[in-house]
Amino acid sequence: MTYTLHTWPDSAALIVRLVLEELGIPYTAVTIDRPGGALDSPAYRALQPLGKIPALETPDGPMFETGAILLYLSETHGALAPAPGAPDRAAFLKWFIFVTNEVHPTVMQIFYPDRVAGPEAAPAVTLTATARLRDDLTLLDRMVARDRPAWLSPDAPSILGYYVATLLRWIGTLEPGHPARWSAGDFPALCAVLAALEQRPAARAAAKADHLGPTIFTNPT
Ligand SMILES: N[C@@H](CCC(=O)N[C@@H](CS)C(=O)NCC(=O)O)C(=O)O
Repeated sequence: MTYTLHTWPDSAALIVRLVLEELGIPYTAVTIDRPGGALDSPAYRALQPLGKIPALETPDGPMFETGAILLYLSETHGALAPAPGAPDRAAFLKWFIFVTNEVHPTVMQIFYPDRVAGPEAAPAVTLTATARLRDDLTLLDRMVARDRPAWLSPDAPSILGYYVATLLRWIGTLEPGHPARWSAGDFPALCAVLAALEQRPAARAAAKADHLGPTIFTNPT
């Protein structure tokens, strides 16, 4: 079984690469010619109709949407999340979709506030999205501290762990003083997950491939 990941460094494709590495699956990585306009090319749009990153070619056809790709890989290879039918699948799915549908788009609003309602609204969007992200992450952090779920834990890798860790990485790359920047004390339970994940060989390999530093999640460089 072979996969081809269409990627760009430090993009959502990093999440998929982390998971492919963790699963130990052979895959080919193709760096998208983003500066050359490849996201708009008919060939890439056939894989990802919105022209976003990532796309993954699979034996079952091309896939887009990071969350869908991660669920597919986890189910196909029977790892990194509770399997369909497992008792903790419902709780896992609820929080996984919370991250894909609520947290990820909110992070995107922080990075691209002008895309929401134009440049004039950008400062207001930044403030609202920052407050929303803080509330979301507080909710997630408290759930992890309270429930200690195996599917978002320092003790074992998971597709949700890598997803959350990458989103927090991006927030950690905002300039110092940006209202959305976080510190370890803000979300201690999540920070413990990030610290454990970034030590894993899969994280090291993905960091190397994307030319990122060794502490990719807790102290992103
Ligand atoms: N919901 C999509 C979002 C993907 C996404 O926003 N990708 C960004 C890179 S991290 C992108 O393609 N940006 C290019 C653009 O918006 O033109 C997913 O999770 O796959």
